[in-house]
Amino acid sequence: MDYKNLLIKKQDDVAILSFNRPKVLNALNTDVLIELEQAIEEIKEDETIDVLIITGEGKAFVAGADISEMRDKTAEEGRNFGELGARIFRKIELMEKPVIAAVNGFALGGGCELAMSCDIRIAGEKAKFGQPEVGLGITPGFAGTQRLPRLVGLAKAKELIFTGDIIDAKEAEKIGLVNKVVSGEELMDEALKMAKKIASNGQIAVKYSKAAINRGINCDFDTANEIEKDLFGLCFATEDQKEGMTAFLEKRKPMFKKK
Ligand code: CO8
Repeated sequence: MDYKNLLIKKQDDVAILSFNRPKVLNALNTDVLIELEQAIEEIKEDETIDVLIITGEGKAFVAGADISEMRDKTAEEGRNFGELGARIFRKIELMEKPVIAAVNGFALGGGCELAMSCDIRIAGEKAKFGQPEVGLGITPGFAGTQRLPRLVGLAKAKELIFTGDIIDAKEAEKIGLVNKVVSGEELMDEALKMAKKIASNGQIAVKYSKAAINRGINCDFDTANEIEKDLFGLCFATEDQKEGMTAFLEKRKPMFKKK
């Protein structure tokens, strides 16, 4: 499908979704969010795609929700807008395919929240992160108050959210908000390299690992262990498990079933 505000490309079994409103630093308005939801649904269903990379055109990843659209919203409209973004970001977090954020520039407010809903964040050295919402008179609204403390701990999350401070990529790496920092030129190559490495593994095992982590993280340890045990057991019913272990014993590369 063609989108007005998004570009979608494919490289082998990896899809690259880029926000394409560089004039407003890829700010998220309702139209963009609706397109994003459609694109996510499309990618979820596409059996030729194993991994999704999300990035932005120009100097921003996403500089937040669109302030010009939000300014005149009523309390109810604000809530509905928050709900729309939060629902889509949760879909990204829970989709079976791994999602890598290749953060090329500003990831502020809703942009930082979007990056946090991805499984892995790789930042270009010029990337900037922050939750500047309180400076606009609002709280983070696309689950920033929930994902940031889970990623960086309570104290750092409270500091970032209460001050609205913007931090650079190195600081984001130091506090655990991003997995790694690379030069701007290397960013997409690095994201693609990681995506292809993930895609070369058994996709059912990757999918089950993601499910075990996502489901287990919100449970007590023993319940989480049960979830893992069930998914681990299910792997033994797959051809991939037989192939992966046979290939190891035969000292050759595994040929996992693609779909
Ligand atoms: N919304 C709308 N327009 C934006 C946004 C945005 N978030 N960010 C940038 N723009 C626009 C600017 O207005 C400007 O437009 P114009 O050219 O027409 O003046 C254009 O993009 C370029 O921006 P700048 O000239 O400001 O570029 P600079 O390089 O000087 O500055 C900054 C870059 C520092 C990123 C700056 O643009 C900035 O501070 N942007 C706003 C960042 C921000 O506050 N983001 C958080 C927004 S709130 C949010 O995301 C809430 C999420 C949850 C919503 C829940 C709803 C209930």
